[in-house]
Amino acid sequence: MKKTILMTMLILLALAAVACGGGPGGGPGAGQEPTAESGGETGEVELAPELSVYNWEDYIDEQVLKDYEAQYGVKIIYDTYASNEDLLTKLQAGAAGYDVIFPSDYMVAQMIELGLLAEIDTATMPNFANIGEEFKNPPYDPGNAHCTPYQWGMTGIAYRVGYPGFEEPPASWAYLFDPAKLEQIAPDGINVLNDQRELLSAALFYLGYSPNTTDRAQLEEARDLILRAKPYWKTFNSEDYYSTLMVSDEIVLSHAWSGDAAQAYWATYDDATEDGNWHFTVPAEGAVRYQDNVCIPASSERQATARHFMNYLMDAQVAAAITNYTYYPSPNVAAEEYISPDILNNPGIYPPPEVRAKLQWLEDVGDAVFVYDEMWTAIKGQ
Ligand code: N2P
Repeated sequence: MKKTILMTMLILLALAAVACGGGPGGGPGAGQEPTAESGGETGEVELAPELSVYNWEDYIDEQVLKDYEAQYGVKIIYDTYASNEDLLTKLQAGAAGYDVIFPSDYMVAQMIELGLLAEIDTATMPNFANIGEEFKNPPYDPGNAHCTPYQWGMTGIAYRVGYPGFEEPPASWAYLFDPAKLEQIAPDGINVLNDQRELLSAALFYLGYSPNTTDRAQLEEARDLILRAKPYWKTFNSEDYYSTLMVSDEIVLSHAWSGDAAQAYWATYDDATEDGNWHFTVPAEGAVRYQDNVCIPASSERQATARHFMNYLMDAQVAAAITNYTYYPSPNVAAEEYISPDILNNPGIYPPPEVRAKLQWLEDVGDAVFVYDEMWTAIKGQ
């Protein structure tokens, strides 16, 4: 009972801090000392002078980082990666120093198994109450014992509107793998995500297999399909493809994450036509849905500060500022009142039920991960 009252007080205090802090730009409780209430810890938090944050490319509004620095006097060292596997490789290579990372669902399970993540207690984070029930207690991290939800999204095909080489929407993975289609489109540029589970999933969906298969023969078939299509692809890029390849019309089609495609849409939006040059579609054969998370490497020496930052990221206005910048849906339901209606009502960002029905989660495939690694080496090596 006592605990409930204390939690309620902490939440009320956190809400009061938001009320004083102004909009997303100002962040919650601007100017306050890092006390128990604003820090989201039950005890007094002594913040480290620095925090090393390692995230996907273009997956946060960097103003949010600047606000945190200004508000709490913690300097953020910020760096980005291209895929979950790149992140894992860095951590396994003993890349000490990262305090906050953003792995996806299946990778959280893998990292827990490998003992790479620190434990947390969400009861000490008042802003965890802002997260929607459907995003809490996920199968890959029961009880949110290690991570808090960050953003989610889906993987599909982004395409240049008006290009005569395909029907609109090109809602099939055949546009990445069917030689007849590739012959026609390849001269104008195709990009695929430089991400092993994502690219193998696209091939597995196209072949009618599960994106979580552990069957070696199916994975070899997917590898061979990819190797046959590879000569037609211009680039393997999962980092800056929408700004350097899509917006600049270097390509006409890309395997893409939904928020990145939406960024290309808004970057090319024309008031006169009330449309952008790039649209996004989810292939009929099925596609990946992911949940990315905020976690702390077990090797971090600044875990209290990392937990404080985690709680800050779950503030309703901070989470809204992130979604308003990245165009990825937020699991933070309290943030929705601050998220632009253009984003909330966009089916390419918040998918309607008929699209959700086509989406599947990636799961930890256990020891088959070595087969995935082997296929990926063959794909990238040739
Ligand atoms: C944003 C990356 C999205 C992360 N550029 C996909 N899991």
